[in-house]
Amino acid sequence: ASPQFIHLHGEALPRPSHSTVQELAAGLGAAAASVSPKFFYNALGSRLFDAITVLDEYYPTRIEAGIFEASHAQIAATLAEIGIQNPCLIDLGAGNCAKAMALIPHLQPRQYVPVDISVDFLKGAAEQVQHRFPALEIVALGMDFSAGLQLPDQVQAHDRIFFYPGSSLGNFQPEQALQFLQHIADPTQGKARGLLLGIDLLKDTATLEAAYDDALGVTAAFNKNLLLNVNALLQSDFDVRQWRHVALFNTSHSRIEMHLEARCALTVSWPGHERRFSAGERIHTENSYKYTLEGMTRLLKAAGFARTGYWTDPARQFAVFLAMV
Ligand code: AVI
Repeated sequence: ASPQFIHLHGEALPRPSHSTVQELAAGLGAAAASVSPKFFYNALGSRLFDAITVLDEYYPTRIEAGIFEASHAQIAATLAEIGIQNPCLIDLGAGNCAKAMALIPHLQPRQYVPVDISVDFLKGAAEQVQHRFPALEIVALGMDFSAGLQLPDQVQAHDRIFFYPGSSLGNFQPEQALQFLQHIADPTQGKARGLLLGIDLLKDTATLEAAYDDALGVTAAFNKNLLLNVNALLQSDFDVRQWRHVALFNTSHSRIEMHLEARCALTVSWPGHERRFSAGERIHTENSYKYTLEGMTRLLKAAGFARTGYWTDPARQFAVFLAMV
């Protein structure tokens, strides 16, 4: 078998959609400039993110893998209790599909649906999954699900288990996270039976800031590469050398913030526009919210999940939640 690819309203260069251009221009033109973190993930950005996940400082991937390793038998048993033996595993923000590949032998899905905005990267990753599991039915979806998660008919409607690892839910504002979870839990929308969710937990500021500002500068490159992606999509003329990577923990919002800070006064242009930045002015590129076990349990309940449970590491750095509708 070979994977089926479906590209839904994706960004096929050289012509990004009108709404993408509008979104970028509005964010950059605002008094407090911002660009959505989804623009990190062009082909190079996805590779830089892969590199981040193996850095010493970036503990989430390593700790999450350990939690899954220790709990996959219990996860499979919990699903079996409610009669789910061969689910449809929908992998949100699948990236290199490595996390799902570790889980597939234990969950034995009938269908695997990796979803990612980085379309070409996803194709390569889905092919690798198919090579490793030749009999598995794979429907790979290239789409920006931050705008809404309308799944095509090719995705099996029953026994859906959504897999959202890596604390990616933390990149949404809490209100957006609630809406997204509500959508998944809604029987007429996401049609989920369950959600397997990886969440980074609140901890000391030094550990958090080091994870987002590593000594090698990989996260800095990941952040600055966003400007190269914006240049390609908006035909703008950002010079990455003029920008500095900033990562800080905002205690009152319980979130890591990433910014790009202008090293000097400068002007950026794109067709029909010009935007001046003063020295030290920032573009906000990402929030990464850190939750408590109680806070995430509350959010899942508020979204409509009836049963929730979690597994965590001994130091309670990271948690894997299984939430059932
Ligand atoms: C994908 N997401 C969960 C990562 C995070 O930790 O917020 C993205 C990232 N940004 C910098 N490092 C990693």
